[in-house]
Amino acid sequence: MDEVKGKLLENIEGSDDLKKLSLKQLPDICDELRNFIIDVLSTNPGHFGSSLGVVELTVALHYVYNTPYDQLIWDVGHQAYGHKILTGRRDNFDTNRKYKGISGFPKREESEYDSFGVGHASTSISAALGMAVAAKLKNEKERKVVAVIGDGAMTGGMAFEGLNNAGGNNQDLLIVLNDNNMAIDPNVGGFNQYLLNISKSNTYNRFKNDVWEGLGKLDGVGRKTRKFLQKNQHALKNMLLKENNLFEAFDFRYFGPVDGHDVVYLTKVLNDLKKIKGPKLLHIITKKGKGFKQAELNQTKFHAPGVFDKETGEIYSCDCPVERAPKFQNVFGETLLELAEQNEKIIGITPAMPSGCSMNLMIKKMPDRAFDVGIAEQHAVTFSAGLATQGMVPFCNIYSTFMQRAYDQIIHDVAIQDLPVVFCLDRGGIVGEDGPTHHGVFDIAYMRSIPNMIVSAPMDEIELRNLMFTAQLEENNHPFSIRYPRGCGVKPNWKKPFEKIEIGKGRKLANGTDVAILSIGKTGIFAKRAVKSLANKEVSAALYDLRFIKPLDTALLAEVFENFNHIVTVEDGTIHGGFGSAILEFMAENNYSSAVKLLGVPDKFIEHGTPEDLYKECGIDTKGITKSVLNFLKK
Ligand SMILES: Cc1ncc(C[n+]2csc(CCOP(=O)(O)OP(=O)(O)O)c2C)c(N)n1
Repeated sequence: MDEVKGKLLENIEGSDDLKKLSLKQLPDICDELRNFIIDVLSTNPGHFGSSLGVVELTVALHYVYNTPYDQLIWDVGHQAYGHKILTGRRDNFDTNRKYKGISGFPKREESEYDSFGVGHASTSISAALGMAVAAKLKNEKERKVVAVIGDGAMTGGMAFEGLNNAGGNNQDLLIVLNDNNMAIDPNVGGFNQYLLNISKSNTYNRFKNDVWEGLGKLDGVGRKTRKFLQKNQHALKNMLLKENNLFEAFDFRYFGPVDGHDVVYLTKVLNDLKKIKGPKLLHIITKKGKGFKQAELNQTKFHAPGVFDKETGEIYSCDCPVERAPKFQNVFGETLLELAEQNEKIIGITPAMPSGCSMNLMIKKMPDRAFDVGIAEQHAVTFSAGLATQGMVPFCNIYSTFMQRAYDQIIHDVAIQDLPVVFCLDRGGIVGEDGPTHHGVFDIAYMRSIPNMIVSAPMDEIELRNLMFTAQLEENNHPFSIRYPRGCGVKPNWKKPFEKIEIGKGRKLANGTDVAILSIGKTGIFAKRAVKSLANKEVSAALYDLRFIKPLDTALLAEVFENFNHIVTVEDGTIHGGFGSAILEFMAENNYSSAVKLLGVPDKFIEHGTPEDLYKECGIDTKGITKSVLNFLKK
């Protein structure tokens, strides 16, 4: 950066400040913004490539629109760092995703510029439509609504539900489709191919531009022609465009594709579009990771790279040194491939998270038996159900938080028909820096209330392998859910021969006399350590890892309730309706009367921070469990 540059960004606290810049200065502010993001992100990890890709769009939108009065909605929101930096959060941007710091996603309570809270994909069009309708009903004629959605998020069914409704409604709304041909991994599917085709078709684009020159701006034509065009607009449009363009078929006016890195041109286009009423879609082409060479070259890795060297692009951080223990996701990915090699009925399904859940290993080796289906959790579940009806063994891997999307499909398409789909819920429990939109804390509660569903949670990597092995055995003929946490486990030597686990069978991990701790999943690791620290305080704690939330090991529980007056349950999930609740139901049904203390995630949304901070906040880390047991026993 030279002397003159590097001075603009520090004066920008919002859209009004940006508007003071000349058009000529816009490329400079983009450079500064881009450098600022690279600088901070290299040491304070977060989503990277997506924000770099929309630097110009972000500047252009805030330059042209009257934000925050005009409503700007970012889909997913992982690309909104530039937006945050330009709208009053530059000085505390280094607290991004940190405990008590600013959120990694737009959040209404954080800023009036964040018009809608996001994190899960494909919501922006529906939310924007709601705002546009409200503006109309409230007679706020000047208020504009703009949704920005990526080509990845556009593969989600909900985006099309929104498009369909908005087009049919003729509401005043702009959708900017940010097309970088990537989700986290390369984008997939027929729609992606369609976008590629229309981006490349010169004939179509010239033809369409000519039509819109006439129908849209209407500035350069005479009165008579204008009248004619206006009168016949609909018919002309139908005739010329509808058949050729999917968005036009939804009654949107389609504009583009335009270069999303030409900030000056973008402002011109947006200014034009501002004058046109009704539903409009602007298709822009961008490059994910734009302006940082390594990120452009390796877009999947630089989606969220962790700490990296901003000069060389070398990625440093790995939250899980291989010599210690692998990540749970790697154990899943490798085990799935191993099992699929033995059982030809196994099929892998992931909605747009092949790298995230490590199913990319199977996709690479067995491309005809493992499917990335796009950001389409509902479809992923029903697609799995269809496979199961034909005797296949689908392993449908969905992050716990994203599985919330597909709840009806689990019940209606899988469980009612008692189809043996194996659900692998990655990122179960508190996930850390991504915060409340991403914590997988509801799955135990939502899965255990479904009839026919087997609900399990392994404590470590070996248990995960064995549960996966058990779930694919021919004798299993029920839906089977296995939830496991983000990050790494504790077993460096996890690749042991498979062992079948008896369904509904828990295990005792420690003998004790004063109190019984009942754990599920990863919390067993914390509880194991708590048993040791309790022993130092002369408390003898027994520890049971239940493994299954459903069916419960009633024999083991009977033993516990008959022998202990004090019982503590611990789970990495919501207390309400979760594992502890299942234990209380068991107690009530069987007329036991021990005192029971439930530990887990309380009835509120847990914010972002390191998992360690958040486990501590919920009191389910080793210290928290120890303290709660001592309080409970009044020691
Ligand atoms: C419902 C849901 N499923 C999965 C994800 C995980 N996810 C976050 S960003 C992303 C890719 C989004 O791609 P795109 O919209 O094209 O944005 P880009 O990162 O390419 O800018 C995915 C799959 C999510 N946020 N929400």
